[in-house]
Amino acid sequence: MSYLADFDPEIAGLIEKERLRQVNGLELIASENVVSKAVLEAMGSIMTNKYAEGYPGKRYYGGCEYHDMVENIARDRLCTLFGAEHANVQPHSGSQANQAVYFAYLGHKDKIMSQDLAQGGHLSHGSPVNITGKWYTITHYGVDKETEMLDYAAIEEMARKERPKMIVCGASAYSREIDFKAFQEIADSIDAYCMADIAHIAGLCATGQHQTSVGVTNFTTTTTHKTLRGPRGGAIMCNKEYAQDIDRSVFPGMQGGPLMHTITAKAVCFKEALHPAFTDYCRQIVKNSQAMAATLTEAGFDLVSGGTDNHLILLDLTNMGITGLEAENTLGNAGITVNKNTIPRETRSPFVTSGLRIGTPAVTSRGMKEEEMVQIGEWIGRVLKDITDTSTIARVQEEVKALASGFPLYPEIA
Ligand code: DSN
Repeated sequence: MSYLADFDPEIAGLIEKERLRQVNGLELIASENVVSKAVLEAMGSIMTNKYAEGYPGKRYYGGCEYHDMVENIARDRLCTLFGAEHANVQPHSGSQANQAVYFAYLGHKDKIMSQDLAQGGHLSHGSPVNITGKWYTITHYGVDKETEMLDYAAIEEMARKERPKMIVCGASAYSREIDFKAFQEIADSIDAYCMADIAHIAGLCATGQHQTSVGVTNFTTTTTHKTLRGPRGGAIMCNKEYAQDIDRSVFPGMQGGPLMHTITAKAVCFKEALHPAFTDYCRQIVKNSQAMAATLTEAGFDLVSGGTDNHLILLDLTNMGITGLEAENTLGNAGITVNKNTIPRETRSPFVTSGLRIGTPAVTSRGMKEEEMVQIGEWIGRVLKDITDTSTIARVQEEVKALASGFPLYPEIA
């Protein structure tokens, strides 16, 4: 960072402060992770200097020979990782990957049926404040009131009544396994498409810790920066029969020039994810999540759906008498970063919420195991039992710093 520090000490100083925040704190936001130095180097490389509109072998700019090779490697590695027939690695984000699939197969006002954002879904699955909610007709399924899990019979009944043209499955705050085959069968029964957005659980799907949607649902979208532990970006996978439509929809349909430095870093991320050590990492994510869930349950917290099968836990804070916002802020003061989240049957606004989402991908990347999860769960319990107890918050913050600074920020693959 020496060039940056010389030229722009103000920005370099803020990056250093952020580095220290990451090193000394515990990152428990379920959608975040920490990348390897190899991924960082690829992201910060001269691959950013190039325009490469088009696809390998068919670009609208000269000088793309090495970019073609890199993008082909990224596509091939992603196909190998998931056993996909076709991959598009150009989407700038998960939202754009989703929009590209919609844009390829849906017309204005066509109907999408997806999981309600307030019950674990995602903004880009048709929230009224998102372009997807404004451009398409949306109907939402939620979780069962009693079990707080997906009820496939109810979803099937809704699909038959609503007759959507596309069913979207996948979530951002759902802690249970998703049955992608059931979703595709429901879609097939009403002649609809099925898209799985596996952004949160992509690493788990790639390594067998969660069933995969690739080759099961018509389309799979993902981000590359959550459990996949790569650069911030998106990707789409599908069978060959959809390849041309999907590629055209991404470019020139949705996007112009691809971010080639990001695609370069995606290629590195996919190589890391193909290494056997990455499977161990993903297995540990789930073990850690379950260890944390057990500790929090013992501490008296109410877990939505009663537990977790994946990388995240959703707490219903109603019985603690605090809001998600208060919990997020108080834990933040103790060096534990989490996010407030709506829960099923939410009564508060999304800026306040009654829930808290906790995820283990980043702390697992730093090498933490069940022992540390139990410790962190106990700290969360101590801090949230009385959010006005500033001396406990200060003490926990010191303990958090001592623990976190003992684990490296950058994951290493073998
Ligand atoms: N907003 C992200 C999350 O935190 O789940 C997903 O895009």
